Amino acid sequence: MNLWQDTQAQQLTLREGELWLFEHVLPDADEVEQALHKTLNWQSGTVRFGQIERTIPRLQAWYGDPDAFYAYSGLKLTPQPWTSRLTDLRTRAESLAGHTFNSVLCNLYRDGRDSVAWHADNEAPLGRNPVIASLSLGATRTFHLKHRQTGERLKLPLHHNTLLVMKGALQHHWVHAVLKEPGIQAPRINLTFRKVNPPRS
Ligand SMILES: O=C(O)CCC(=O)C(=O)O
Ligand SMILES: [Mn+2]
Repeated sequence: MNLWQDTQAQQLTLREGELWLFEHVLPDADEVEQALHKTLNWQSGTVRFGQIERTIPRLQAWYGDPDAFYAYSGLKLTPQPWTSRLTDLRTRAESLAGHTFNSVLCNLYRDGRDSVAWHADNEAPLGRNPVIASLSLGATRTFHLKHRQTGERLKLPLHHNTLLVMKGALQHHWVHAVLKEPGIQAPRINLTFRKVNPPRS
């Protein structure tokens, strides 16, 4: 029996790279959101800029296959083993994105004061044109995109129970961010499924 709802995909054509947006991705999104909020091992991390150490303005949790190490702004994240719920969500993300993933970076934006700064998901272990599937649950937050060469800007609201798939050359030509929106009081969970190539030994 197929428990998944039918989803409609919208493709957003960009100057370089591809964005796909799927709506109504999970039949039980409210329950999944609550369960992830309660049960994932959320951690507060820090990043270092030279001598200065800053707390990351959101909570994070990294799950994946044992060899899916990930280095992120000088931070080495060791994956925790998949939970059965995250494995189910990975299967769903894989079927929509048409791609396999071996890890998921989970972000918890406690309210509109939490954010992720401008960046591209272009670290070497992600490979040349990474496919990243990003599931949003909870408060709607704005996904900002900026073209590196032309400065062109785009804004996309990421609603509860949507999956955004970034692919092609997107990470080479665009940076993205979820900027602070102080008026927002509700939390948002975002899961970014990724394929990390294990380091060569
Ligand atoms: O929360 C989001 O929608 C984006 C998160 C993100 O860009 C990341 O974790 O790399
Ligand atoms: Mn990102």
